[in-house]
Amino acid sequence: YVVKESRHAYHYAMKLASRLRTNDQIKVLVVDDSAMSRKHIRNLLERQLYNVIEAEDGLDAIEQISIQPDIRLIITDFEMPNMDGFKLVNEIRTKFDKRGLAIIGLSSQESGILSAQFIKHGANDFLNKPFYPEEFYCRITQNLEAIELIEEIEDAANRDYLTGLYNRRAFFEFSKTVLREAWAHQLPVSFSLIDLDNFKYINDHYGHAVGDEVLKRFATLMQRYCEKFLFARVGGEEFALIMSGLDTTKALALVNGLRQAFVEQTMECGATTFNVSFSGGVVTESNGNLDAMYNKADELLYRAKEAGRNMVLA
Ligand code: GH3
Ligand code: MG
Ligand code: MG
Ligand code: MG
Ligand code: MG
Repeated sequence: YVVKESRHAYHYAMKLASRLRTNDQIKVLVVDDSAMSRKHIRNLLERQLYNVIEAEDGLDAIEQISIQPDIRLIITDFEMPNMDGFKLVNEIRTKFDKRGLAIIGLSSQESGILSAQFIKHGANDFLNKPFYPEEFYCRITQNLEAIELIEEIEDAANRDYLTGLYNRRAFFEFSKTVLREAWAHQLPVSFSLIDLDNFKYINDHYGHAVGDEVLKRFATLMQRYCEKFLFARVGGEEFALIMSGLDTTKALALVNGLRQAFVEQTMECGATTFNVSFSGGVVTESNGNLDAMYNKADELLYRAKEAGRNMVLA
C-alpha cells in the first residue's frame, strides 16, 4: 500500500513539473534560407510565446545547436544553400544524439515525396507549405509533448520509486561520464559506499512502512549534502556516492557531516522516537575504475560494521 501511494505521488509530481514549463522556456530554432519564410514562422511561434532563434542554413543551424544545448525543437526548410534539410537532420542525429530534440521538416506541396524522406532522415514530423496556422500549432504541440513524455519515461527508468534517487543501473551508467571527466581534468575522485545500520531491526520493531520513511528521510538528507555529486540508492539500504575533485580528507568530512546530521534526526513511530546511523567506506583514486573502488569501499564498510557501526573508514 505504502509503495503504491508513493509511486503515484511521484508520477504526479513529475507530471506537474513538466506542465510547469511555459512556452517562453521552450527554445525553437527556425532554419530557412528565406528571410521572409523565417519571419512568418517566427511570428506564428511568438504568438504562442515560444522563444525563437533563427539560422540561415544547415551550417549555421549546426553551430547554433552546438552553443545552445537547450534547443528543444527545430523547424527546418528543405532547399537551402551549403547544407540542405536532409543533410542537416542527418548531421543533427549523428552529432548530437538527442532524443530530447524534435525536428519538423518543411517542404513545398509540389514535392510531396520530400515529406516522407524527411522522416527517413531522422525528422519527427513534417509540414507541407503552405500550411494553416492550426495545423502548424497542432504539430508543434504534439511533437513537444512527445519529447516531454520520452524524457519523463527515461527519467522514471533511472530512478528508484521509493526515494526518487537514481537507481543502481543509472548510477553505473552515469558514473562513466563522471569518471571520464574527472580523469581528463586529473582530479582526484573519492567514492563512498554507505549502509544504514541495523535496518532489519527497524523494520522488525517499527514496521516496514516506518523503514520506508527512514529511507526517504535519508535520501532527502543525501540530496542536501551531496547535490554537487553523483549519488544513488544502489541496494535496499545501501547508497553510493562519487565525489569528483575531493581528496580523502574532504570526502571523509563530507560523509561524516552527512552521518552526523542523519544520526541527529529524530525518527518517529507513534509515541516512540528513535535514531538511525550508518556506516561507510571511502576510497580515493586519481585514476582507476568504479568496480575496483566499489570493492575497496565495500571492504572498508565491512570493517566499519565490525568495529561497531556509526562510523566511516578510509
Ligand atoms: P547492518 O548494520 O549489518 O547493515 O545490519 P542491517 O540489519 O542493516 O542489514 P541487513 O542486510 O541484515 O538488513 C537490511 C534490511 O533492509 C533487510 C531488508 O528487508 C531491508 N530493506 C531492503 N529494502 C527495503 C525497503 O525498500 N524498505 C524497507 N522498509 N526495508 C528494506
Ligand atoms: Mg529554401
Ligand atoms: Mg544495513
Ligand atoms: Mg547485516
Ligand atoms: Mg545492506
